[in-house]
Amino acid sequence: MILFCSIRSGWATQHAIFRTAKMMRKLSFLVALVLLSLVSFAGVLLYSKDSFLTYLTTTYAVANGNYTFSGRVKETEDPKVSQGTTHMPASMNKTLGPCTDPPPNLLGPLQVEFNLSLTLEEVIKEISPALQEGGRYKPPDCIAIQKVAIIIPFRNRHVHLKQWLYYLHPILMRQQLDYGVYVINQDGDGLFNRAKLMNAGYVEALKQYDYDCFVFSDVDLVPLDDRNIYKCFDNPRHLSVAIDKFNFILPYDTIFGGVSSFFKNQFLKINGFPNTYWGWGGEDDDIYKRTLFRGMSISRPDSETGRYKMIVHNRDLHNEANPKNPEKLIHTETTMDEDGINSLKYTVKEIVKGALYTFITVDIQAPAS
Ligand code: UD2
Ligand code: MN
Repeated sequence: MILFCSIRSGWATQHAIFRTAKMMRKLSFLVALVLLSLVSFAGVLLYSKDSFLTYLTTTYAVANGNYTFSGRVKETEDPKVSQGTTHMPASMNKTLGPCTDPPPNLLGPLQVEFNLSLTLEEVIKEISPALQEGGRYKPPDCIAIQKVAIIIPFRNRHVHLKQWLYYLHPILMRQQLDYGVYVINQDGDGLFNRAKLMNAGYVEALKQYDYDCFVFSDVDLVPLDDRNIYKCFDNPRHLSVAIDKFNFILPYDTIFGGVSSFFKNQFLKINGFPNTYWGWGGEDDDIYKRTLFRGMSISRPDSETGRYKMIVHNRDLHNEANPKNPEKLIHTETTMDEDGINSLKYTVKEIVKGALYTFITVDIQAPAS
């Protein structure tokens, strides 16, 4: 029995040892397996790190994109993005450099043929894909040198406005400006007041964005050379110096009508434009005088760069030449301090942000004509 027992005990010990060894082998195999999985997982992570982060960043940037990028949310659906290729709109890139001055893609002299039967839908189709709501644009691959509000005084000139939008938007884009187009529509059919509409446009545009430069433009003037940059200069600028209507020459030295530009501080220095020139004429000469009285001069492009085409039109109803306006010019030096942006009164009736422009209808308390 003891022998049996000892034999049995020896066998049991051997068997136990054998079992333990087998378990150890199993265990080390499992450990090796776990280690191997860990290593390969780390490898996969490392390999995909760049694209994974790019995807996260892109999604985050779009999700947090301000109004400027709202139209680009679809970009996340682009398969190139989900595959991890860097495909961000350049404007989201934090390391954008300043735009070059002069802009690199200008064409110089332009061919302009007005097609007055153009529909707004056609213009929208052609131009709006590059724009943000309200006629806003920022160059996608550099930081614009200026933030420019384009102010257009307006009433019942939709045919002209379509031409302006069709020709100007592509030019302003090539000029790489951070710009917005504001059409200031005079409500009612009282006497028209171009300068007061400009003042209202200045105030309203500033409520929308932190503009530093203001270009005031008639709706019927289209430049014939894109080197005529719609920006501001050391002195207030007269841009429309050579119009076809005047045989491409300045009709008189002090003319300041058509298209002009002012930095915000230049505009405030002259107390904005006068509010009291009702009907046609005189307000442009008043602005010229204000500029000189505040120690500034008028800057102009040369007569090649400053060429313009004007849409032929008759004098509008309720914008007849006002015989009182020329007399007012005699007093500009004394009236300019109390008649201007500091005395401006109007009410906004409606603001519509369209695809190509922001249309602001204002009641400027016009006297009946
Ligand atoms: C000249 C000036 C203009 C202004 C005006 C006298 C140039 C090239 N132009 O233009 O800047 O000084 O004389 O006031 O020197 N408008 C409407 N609806 C109207 C009336 C006017 O939208 O019913 C707007 C429109 O933007 C138009 C602008 O006001 O382009 C000036 O009026 P205009 O075109 O009748 O005056 P015009 O061509 O004699
Ligand atoms: Mn005109």
